[in-house]
Amino acid sequence: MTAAESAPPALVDPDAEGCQPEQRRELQQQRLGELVDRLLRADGLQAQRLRSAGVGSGADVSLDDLAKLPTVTKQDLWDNYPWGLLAVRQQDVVCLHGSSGTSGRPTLVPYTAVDVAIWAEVMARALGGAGATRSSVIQVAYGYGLFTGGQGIHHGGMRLGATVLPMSAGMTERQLRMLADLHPDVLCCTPSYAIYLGEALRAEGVEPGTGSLKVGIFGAEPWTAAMRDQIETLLGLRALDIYGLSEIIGPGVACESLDSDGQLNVAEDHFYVEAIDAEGHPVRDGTPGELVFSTLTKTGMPLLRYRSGDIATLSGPASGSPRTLRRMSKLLGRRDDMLVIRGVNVFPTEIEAVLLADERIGPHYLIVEDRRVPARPELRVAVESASAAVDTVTLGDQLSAALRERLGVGCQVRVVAAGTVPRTEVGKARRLERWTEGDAVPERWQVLL
Ligand code: DLL
Repeated sequence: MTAAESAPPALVDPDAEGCQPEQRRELQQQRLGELVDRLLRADGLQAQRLRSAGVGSGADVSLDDLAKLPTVTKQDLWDNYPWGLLAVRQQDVVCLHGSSGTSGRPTLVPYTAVDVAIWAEVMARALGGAGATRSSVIQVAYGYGLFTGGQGIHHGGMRLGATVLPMSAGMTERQLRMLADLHPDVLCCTPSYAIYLGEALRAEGVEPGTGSLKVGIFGAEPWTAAMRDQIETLLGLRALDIYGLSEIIGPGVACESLDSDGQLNVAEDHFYVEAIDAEGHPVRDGTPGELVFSTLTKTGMPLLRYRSGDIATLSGPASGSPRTLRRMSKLLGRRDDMLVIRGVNVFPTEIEAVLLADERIGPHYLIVEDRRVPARPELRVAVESASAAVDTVTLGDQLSAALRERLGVGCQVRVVAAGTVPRTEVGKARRLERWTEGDAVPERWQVLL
């Protein structure tokens, strides 16, 4: 790890990660044709859509014309629940994973042995890019189960040849014990749990930066650069972002490396990425768009042009890096998370950036979009003060003013005592809630009133 901090970490798979982009494009073109042929042979929903679009063979499609091909959405997976858009015989499926989903409707994804091998490969690359090696001890504090976080990192860590510590999420005391006893250098969990662990360490009297951890690979939920700073200070490590979704594979679709300049390298030899606008037209690099993925090599539930709902910008490879993969920005938001408050579009991550830029504020917050009176939507925000000495009313007014100034929306900010905003120990943090009807205040939101 120490060497990794000065020189770019070595490529785990130089042919895949470091080849010339033109060479990779040829491979992607070939794999796209094979994907289309697989879908046509499976003769399901995607085959019907391809035939309606005039595609009768993989040889008919070109990457340059991808934007003309049909897309698939989460709704298609829900409509085909529980096996989704399975493209192989059920006996070829070796495991299922999935997501409970923001709206509470589950999505299940079948994986073949081929898919699991791809997953291990892209995750090993992601871990390697973060500086992990065969000597690393990786504490995996993502949940193990249907959720892909724990298992995905686990596959990659073993493929890399590192020592994987499969803690799963929660049981914080035991996590602290393992940190002290086994001296892991890599921590993998959600960013909100990283903060939780950091606070727990501090409560035990451990000074930030005095432990063994060198790098953290955090994802599965939105977090901003401001939250990164807080995590790095609390845990004394380098915090990197990892992105993925179960429909495509899970973690490992894209991940920051130590040398990727704050952007995430997309494993685009397996997951071809496009960014499109609300009308479905491709957007230029650097312009925010919805990410659309095609799983070029997967076999269990291969997807052509899956609309992720996630908004980010795309860019070319980082200059000077041996990694030649295209990169995506940190997620800017989700299509369905965008708040439209009195005509102004706001992503919760923008609110977070304003709040956490203020040093008097702690990292925990809750945003409630109050639409009980549809004509008068209100944004209510609860944040914790970092110290008891703060005048909470004045600070709340100042934060409201900062939000109005930066985002053009007014909102009611309530500054509350540290430890009051609900924490997430297991699973994804719920920092945005929607309140559409009823006067009764759910318990989680008492803090706002
Ligand atoms: O969250 C896979 C994952 C596990 C990624 C562990 C990273 C680490 P799902 O449960 O299917 O899969 O949820 C996918 O989570 O469409 C995004 O909206 C969100 N998401 C995932 N990673 C990030 C991230 C996993 N780094 C959905 N930043 C995605 C922001 C993320 N949001």
